[in-house]
Parts: sequence; structure tokens; C-alpha cells
Amino acid sequence: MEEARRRTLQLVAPLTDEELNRVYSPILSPLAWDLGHIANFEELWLVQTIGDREPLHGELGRFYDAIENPRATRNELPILRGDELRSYLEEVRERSLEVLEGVDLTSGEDPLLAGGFVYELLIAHEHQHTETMLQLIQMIDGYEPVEEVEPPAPDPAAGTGPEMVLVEGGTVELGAGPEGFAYDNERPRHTVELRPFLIDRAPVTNRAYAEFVAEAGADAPMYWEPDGDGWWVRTAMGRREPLDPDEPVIHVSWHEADAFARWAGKRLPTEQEWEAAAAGADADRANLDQLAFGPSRVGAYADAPSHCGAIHMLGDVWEWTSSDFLAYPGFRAFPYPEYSEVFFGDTYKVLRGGAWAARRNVVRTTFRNWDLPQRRQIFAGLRCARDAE
Ligand code: AVJ
Ligand code: FE
Repeated sequence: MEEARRRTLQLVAPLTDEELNRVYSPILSPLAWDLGHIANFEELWLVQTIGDREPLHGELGRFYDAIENPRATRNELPILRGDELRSYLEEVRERSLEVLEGVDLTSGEDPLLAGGFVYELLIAHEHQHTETMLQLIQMIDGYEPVEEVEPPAPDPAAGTGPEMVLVEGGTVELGAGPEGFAYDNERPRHTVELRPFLIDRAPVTNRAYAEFVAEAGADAPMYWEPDGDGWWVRTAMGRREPLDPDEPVIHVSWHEADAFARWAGKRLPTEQEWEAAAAGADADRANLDQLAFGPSRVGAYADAPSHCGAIHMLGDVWEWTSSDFLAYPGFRAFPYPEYSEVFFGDTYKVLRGGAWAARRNVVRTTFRNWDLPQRRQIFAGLRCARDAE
């Protein structure tokens, strides 16, 4: 919990209160809302639910309810700002550590406490909100990270591989088992029948996507601007760097990803196919954890392929799948229906694999992310698939 908080505060350290309170986009909250929401979620689950104590600020929690308050309206709410906001984060944390002193994580009687579930939930929640905050930070001109770590470069000796790799299919087990922390939407583990398919060995690169833009007249991804010389610059955070042709394309919508795949004579993988192809991928050898401030070049993690030989399955960019966000057979909402259940249906598309902007702790091959198919401020790219004969 302390590590998560240190990184959250490090992320906002370069920003003024004015920047924390500013609306940069109607589809993103001001950063002050995310910060207050992180503390309020902690207060709700650890202090109120587990500790059985009264909230610090009465009805304040209403304004931090993500379902009740659409992002475009959050700056008009009487949320905490400035020093009041900082004190709230600190006071809630003090109280949750007091509560933690008295809990029994081993009895297994309360499913919230068993194995420390509610504490894992809290940490994952803070991590996921720092990713959302990074979406907004991409829009802040001149943002200077406190800490930035360059990802490894591809090893030229490693060579390249085939464009696509085969996954045999058959009966495969998907989803998270009963042990350890996972979100309700990843459970229960179940089997599916998959026909054999081919999947791109690596995510679609900027080079390939630029061809699609030039030949098919597709829109350029978010944060691309022409360099006046036939190529592109990347403008996130107000930087102007030549776009690296070997990095995975990022900031494309589902519609754009789907159109690219069809233009390439392929299709998006289903989320079941994606998870089968990701078996054996290692989150410890992937560009995750928010410090790279961009994807690594394809091949940087060529020495850590999944069992089928696909690389960069985890990290760099979230990968759009063709699948709607639906419940697995036997799904049970836990600990609350507003985490996953209210989003099930054909409105949201599933993304897999985690991006550079996701904390390592939240990414695993079973993890399901979801968003609206028109969204491109998220850290999303793609890889394509195709039926095998
Ligand atoms: C899983 C990223 C879609 O941001 O809506 C944060 C994560 N849930 N607080 C979201 C989440 C509750 C969620 N996503
Ligand atoms: Fe949240």
C-alpha cells in the first residue's frame, strides 16, 4: 500500500494545484478527482466496511462514486482540492493502518479478508487509477516525470521470427483459478474449444500502421503529427519526437484496430484466442510499470516469448480483441456488482495484455480490461489473427 501511494504521489509531484483541478478532456476526470476517489475507495472498503467506522467527511463519498458521476461532470462537484485533498489521503491512510492492526486475514470466514483480498483490491484499484491519470498526463504539455526509465532495446543478435505463429487450439483452460487475487470477471476458470489459429508474433508496429494510414486513408493515431517529411512525430506530453517505426502502435480505437486487421487480410483475435496465445508469457519480462513513458521496440523482449512463440504479449500496449465484455459461465459478482457486472454486454470491448502505463502487479494473462470501441486516449494497440487451415 505504501509503495502504491509513493508512486501515485510521485506521478502528481510535478503538477500544480491548478493543473490537478483542470479539465483537459471531457472523457477524463480532473486528477484531483482521481486522487480523492483513490482515498475514498480506501475509506469505504478498509475504514468503513472492514473497520466499521464512520467516514471522515459525511456524505462526501457520493461525489467519488464513479457510476453516479460521469467523468464530464466531475469538476463541478464539491470534491476536495489542494491541502484538504492531501490531508484526506493522509488521514484515511492513518485510519486504514489502524484497522489493519486488528484484522484476521487467515480465518477465511470473511471472503473480503481471506488471503488479504480487500487489501489486494485496494492496491490494484490505486494502480489502475494511476494508469487512468497517465492517460490525462499524456495531454499535459511539458509534463516532466520525476522518474523515467528507458526500456531495453532489441538485441540485434536475436534475429527476427515469422510474421505469425500457430496456436493448435483444442480444449483450453481459461480464466483465473480460485487461489490468489483476481477480479470477479476473470472467474471461474473454465474450458473452451478453440479451432487452430495463427496470431501475429508481435504487436502491429508504427511502421505497419503508417502504411495503413497512407494506403487506406485511415486517420492517424492520437498524438501523431506529420513531420513535414513524409513521416510522423509523437506529441504526447507536448514532446515532439520522431515516431519510432519499430514500436507497437498505441492510441488507436477498436474501430481503427478492426479496420487495420481487415486491411491486412486478417482479423482481431477473440479474447479466448488471445489468452491461449499468451500462455507462458512472463510479466517480469515485459515493459510494464509506468516508468518507460512509451512502448519498447518490438524485439526488446524477444527472449521471453509465450509458449506459442508470440512476443510482447504482456506490456507495451493493451491489445484490442474482437470480444464483447461478457460474464464467464458461472460468474459471481464479488465484492460489488459495479466493478464488472454493470459493464457486461455488447457496449464494451475487451483489451488484454497491459501497457507500459499499467503497474506490473495488475497484469496477468487472465486479466480483462474493457473500454468503449471509440476510445483512443487509452494505451491501446493490437495484434492480428487468422484462422488456420
Ligand atoms: C478496468 C480500467 C475499466 O477504470 O473503469 C477503477 C478500473 N474500476 N475503479 C475503470 C476501475 C473501478 C476500470 N477499468
Ligand atoms: Fe475506481
